[in-house]
Amino acid sequence: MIIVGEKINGSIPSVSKAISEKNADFIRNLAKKQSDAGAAFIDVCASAPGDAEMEVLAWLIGLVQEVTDTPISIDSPNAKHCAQAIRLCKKPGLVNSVSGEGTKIEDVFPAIAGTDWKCIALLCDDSGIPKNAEKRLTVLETILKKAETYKIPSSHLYIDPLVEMLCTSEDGVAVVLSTIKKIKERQADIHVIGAASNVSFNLPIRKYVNQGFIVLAMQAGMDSAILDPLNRDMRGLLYAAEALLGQDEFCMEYISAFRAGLFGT
Ligand code: THG
Repeated sequence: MIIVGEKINGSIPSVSKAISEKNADFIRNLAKKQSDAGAAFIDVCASAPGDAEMEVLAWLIGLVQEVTDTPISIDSPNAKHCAQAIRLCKKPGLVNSVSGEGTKIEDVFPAIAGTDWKCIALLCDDSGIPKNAEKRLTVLETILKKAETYKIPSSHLYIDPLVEMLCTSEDGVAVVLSTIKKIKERQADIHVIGAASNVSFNLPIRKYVNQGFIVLAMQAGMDSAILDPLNRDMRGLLYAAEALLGQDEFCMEYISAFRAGLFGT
């Protein structure tokens, strides 16, 4: 499982406070801990309005790079800011994200074409989030065509079927699972990513819901996730699920992750 560490996000109250107080140590600590826990990318989301966003993004990216070489996932709803922030990163990471909406693809794809940068593409467009899997796959086709135009290999794309809150969307999880399966059937070398913690918003004891979801999503073909890598139970569960799904020969990864202290009491 390719883990994108979710914790540096201005929409989390403690992070928002650290940003407004310019508490650099708080951010550096989150970056270091997530990379030690096995994150392949550190997501950095300023969650600030308008032009202020770029300044916060730059500050956060600088701090992360002071303490770890783990590549950054630039998380912004503003694709132009994503493209700008690429220049602040020492090594190729992940742009989070483009979609079929507006000029997002045109803002980002030229900047990552011919590089090792990867890109998350959300399956939504100017008319919103399609209600069913078939329509989400239509957005995928548009994205794949554009990727071909810019010669971006499909292995550099991380397709996000859009994980919604379980408590407000009755068939949301079923749609996501069926979308994941269809993406993998369409093109097996494409990564499928999702934000696990989205599913449990507004529910008590969120970790149970997140963990249940991730197992279902992995079985459907999700191979990467934006989640909290500091949650030891989640880490153990990820290794266990990979072994149970036949992705871990002789359980070697599970055993060595346990021996390395990544999970367990
Ligand atoms: N797709 C993509 N990017 C995304 C999202 C997505 N980026 C933002 C968001 N959605 C994913 N990131 C988060 C970050 C934190 C939380 C949820 C989504 C969150 N965290 C709880 C906290 O820190 O308090 C802890 C959750 C838990 O209990 O494990 O809620 O959909 N491409």
